[in-house]
Amino acid sequence: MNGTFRSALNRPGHLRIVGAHNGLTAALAQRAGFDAVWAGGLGISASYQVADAGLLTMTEFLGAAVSMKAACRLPIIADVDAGFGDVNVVRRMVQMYEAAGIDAICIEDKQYPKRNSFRDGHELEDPRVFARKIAVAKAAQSGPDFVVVARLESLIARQGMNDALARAELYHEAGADALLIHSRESHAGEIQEFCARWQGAGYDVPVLCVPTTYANVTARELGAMGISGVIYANHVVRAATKAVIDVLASIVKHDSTAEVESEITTLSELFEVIGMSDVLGDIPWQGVSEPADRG
Ligand code: SPV
Ligand code: MG
Repeated sequence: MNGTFRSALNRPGHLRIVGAHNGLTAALAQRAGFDAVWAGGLGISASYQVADAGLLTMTEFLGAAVSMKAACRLPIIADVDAGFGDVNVVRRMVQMYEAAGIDAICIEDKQYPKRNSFRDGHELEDPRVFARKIAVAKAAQSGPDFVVVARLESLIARQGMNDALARAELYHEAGADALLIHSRESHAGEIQEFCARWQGAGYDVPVLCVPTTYANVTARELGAMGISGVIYANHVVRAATKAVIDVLASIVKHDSTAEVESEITTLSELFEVIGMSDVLGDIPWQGVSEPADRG
């Protein structure tokens, strides 16, 4: 991607963003042609085999995001749950994520301990308390490029569209660079209504969405509604989990790997993905006139 994530997000059209949980999956996202990587809490938590319930520390989330940044050239949008604490924690978090080269963070307006949005029992943060977190996050960044996304959970918590729109205005006023409107309906009706009313009110702030439960809509259709970024948040970790379950079951069942050989990458394919051909040979220094590596 040329230019910053901020400029890409503000260009006409929509970005396709995919959830990854480590360096390998971030690299595969780039190879598949996605525009950005979502360093998602669910995927990262699953990779540690812990629930997506605010259990991992900020350092663990940041470490995972950094390994993704190192593995690809795509912008990384880090899911930082509700910001790991109060405004003081949010301020330090922004400084650390920005210093580590992460392009964007996405903070959600839920109270600690947050629950994954597809479970019940959500407590929204007071809108003004959350708006202050956004303002503090924006004030904490040192360069112009870092992006702060404010994630609206009103529809997830069944608080209604008017609550989502009122909060969107407040978070925009507090300095959010973009919004994420989350819905768990089985169709994109709520997304369409939010975009229409948000744009109808005269705002052109980029809006992202996560079509996990409304899977039948295309990114192009969401783009036509006014969405600037479509996040496929958890499909990579779900694909990987299913593939591993199936392969392990087959090995146990057949008492050999013969049946699964055609279902998994060859060693050469894996070596290619992780750059084995770039490994330097173990030879002594040959002097400045010699090629750096001869084998
Ligand atoms: C995540 O990927 O951790 C998210 C998105 O927060 S979702 O799980 O769809 O709520
Ligand atoms: Mg999350």
